[in-house]
Amino acid sequence: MSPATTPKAPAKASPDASPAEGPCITVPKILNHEQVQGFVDDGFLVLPELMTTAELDELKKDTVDVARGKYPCETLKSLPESMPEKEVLQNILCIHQPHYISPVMDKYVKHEKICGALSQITAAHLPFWDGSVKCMQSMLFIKPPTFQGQAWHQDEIYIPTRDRSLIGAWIAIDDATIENGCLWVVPGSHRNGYLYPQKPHENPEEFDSSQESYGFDDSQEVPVEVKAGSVVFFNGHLLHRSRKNRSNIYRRVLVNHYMNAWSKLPWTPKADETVANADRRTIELVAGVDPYAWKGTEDHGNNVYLRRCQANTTD
Ligand SMILES: O=C(O)CCC(=O)C(=O)O
Repeated sequence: MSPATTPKAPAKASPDASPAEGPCITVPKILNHEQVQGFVDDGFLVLPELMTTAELDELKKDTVDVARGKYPCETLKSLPESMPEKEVLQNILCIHQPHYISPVMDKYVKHEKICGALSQITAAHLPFWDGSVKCMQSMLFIKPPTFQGQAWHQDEIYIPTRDRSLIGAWIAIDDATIENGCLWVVPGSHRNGYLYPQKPHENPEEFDSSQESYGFDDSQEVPVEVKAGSVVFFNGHLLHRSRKNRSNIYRRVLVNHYMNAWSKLPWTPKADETVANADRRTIELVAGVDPYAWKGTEDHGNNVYLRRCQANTTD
């Protein structure tokens, strides 16, 4: 059994194995009614200037620390202190699950304002939702110049929830522009709750090796150009993509994924699990209550991994 799946001892066995609430995390409500409704209608929401300059500086420094192998981890080699930052970062498209090893990245998973907004929008499409939210994933994109983007996709293809509540909080560490490969979205494409099929794409110059969703009209796509410090929230059924970085600067982003804490997380079900009972517990509660606190959490180990990409430098 890998460290990522070793169950910790349950915090407390629920006598009847039914939802039982643990501690409650209170976060500030920062959105007005129009913003919440805008997210429900469009499937995405941009909050400019959510992060301070000091926070962005801390994220930039920690990006280099993580990539340099400052934190103990089998998958990230330790690089010499003397290696220039540029060299440390230059081959990395993305580091998956940095919050497993870095307390700084973990702090931004739990950022109060981000979690406040999440407690208002994550499952705002569900009547009676109580604002509870948990995190299951972080991804630190570095996306150096010439690196490809990711073709059309919906995140619930990769991380299924049971109530369409998957949501990304995409923290722009640098300005994100059309030139350096910002997000592009099809507004409203989350509404029907359909997950489109995927196939290999035919544009390796533009996109990395991830598959591409197809079978929909993308003529209404819009670029989401934002200043550093903005946070883009997007629903897990929203069709989105990003293009190649054609600038000479990095496009650094920390994107964390969350969901309604009341939904089980049937992510990579094991052979003996059913859709009804699969529930990965490599999660962190960030708002409200964890109805399944009695199950305890799974030890995620330090299963951080790198996504490199074949940068095409023929431009
Ligand atoms: O930022 C990017 O380039 C892609 C991010 C993305 O597609 C995602 O987080 O699902």
